[in-house]
Amino acid sequence: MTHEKHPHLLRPYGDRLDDGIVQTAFVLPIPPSEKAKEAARELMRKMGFFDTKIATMEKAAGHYSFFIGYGRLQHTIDFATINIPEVVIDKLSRPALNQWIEENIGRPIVVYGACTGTDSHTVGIDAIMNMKGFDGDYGLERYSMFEAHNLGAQIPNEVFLDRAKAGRADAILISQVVTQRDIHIDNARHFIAHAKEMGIHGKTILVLGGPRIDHKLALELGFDAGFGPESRASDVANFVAKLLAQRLMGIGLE
Ligand code: B12
Repeated sequence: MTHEKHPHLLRPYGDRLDDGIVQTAFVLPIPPSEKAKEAARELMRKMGFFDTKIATMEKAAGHYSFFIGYGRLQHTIDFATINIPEVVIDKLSRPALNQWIEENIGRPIVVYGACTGTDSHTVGIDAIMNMKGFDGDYGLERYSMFEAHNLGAQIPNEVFLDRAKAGRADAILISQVVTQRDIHIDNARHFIAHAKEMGIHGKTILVLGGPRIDHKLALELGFDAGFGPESRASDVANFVAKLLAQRLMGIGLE
C-alpha cells in the first residue's frame, strides 16, 4: 500500500517516498555512554521504529544525555479519514470589511484583548490588536470599524472579563503562550467557567489564540474559535465581523 498508488495514504519520508524515515530527539536522565546509546535505540524500537540509528548523543544539563535518532516506521495514516474543524473565512480586504461593517452592523465592533493569568508574552496579542500588526497585516487598531482595547499581559481572568463587560465588548480575545504543565488549558477553562458565571458565554464572541492553540482545542474548551501560529489580524477581523453579524442579524459575509 504505497502513497503513489493510494494518494490518501501517508507515510513519513526522508530519502525516498514511502521509506518511513523519521528523525526524533529526546533526553534521557543518564550521562552519555555506549550503554546509554543502546538504551536510546531500545527506546526507539519500543516507539515502533526499526533500522534505528543514534546520530547524536550529547551531554546535557550535567548528568543527562540529548539524543537525535533516525528510524523507520511501517505505519501509514489514511488522510481521507481525518476530520478536523477549521476556521473557514471568506476574507474581505481591510477597506472592504470596514465598509461591510458600516453597512451591515452600523457601528464599530468593540474588541477587548489580553494575555491572561501568569502569562507575560504580549507579542502575540499585540500582533493581532496593535496598529502595526504582524508581517504586513495591520492590527485591529488600524481598522476604522473596530474599537480595539489591548489590556496587555498578566491580566487576571476576572479583571479581564469585568473590564470587557463594562466596555460592552462584542468580542474578547485571550492569548496564551506558556503551555508548561498545560497551564494554558487550566487558565482557558477558568476563563470559560467565569464567563459562564457572568452570563456572557454564548453571547460575547470568545476567541483563544497562541502558538499551541488550534481551532479544535478552542472549541472543546468552549470558545467560539481558536487561532494558532502565523495568525493574522485580518483573519480575526473577518471572523469576528461574520460571527457578530450572524448573532445580531442572522447574516454572514457573502
Ligand atoms: C519573547 C519571549 C519572551 C519575552 C516576552 C516579552 C513580551 N513582552 O512578550 C520574555 C523574556 C518576557 C519571556 C519570558 C518567559 N518565557 Co518566553 N519566549 C519568548 C519567545 C522568544 C518569543 C515569543 C514571541 O514573541 N513570539 C512571536 C509572536 C508573534 O508569536 P505568537 O506568540 O505565537 O503569536 C502568534 C500566534 O500564536 C497568534 N496568537 C497569539 N496570541 C493570540 C491571541 C489571539 C486572540 C489570536 C487570535 C491569535 C494569537 O497570533 C500571533 C501572530 O501570528 C518564545 C520562543 C519563541 N521563539 O517562540 C519564548 C517562550 C514562549 N517563552 C517560554 C518561557 C518558558 C518563558 C518563561 C517561563 C521563562 C522563565 N523561566 O522565566 C518566561 C515566562 C514569564 C511569564 N510569566 O509568562 C517558552 C514557553 C514554553 C512553553 N511551551 O510553555 C518559549 C516557547 C521558549 C522556549 N522554547 O522554552 N519570553
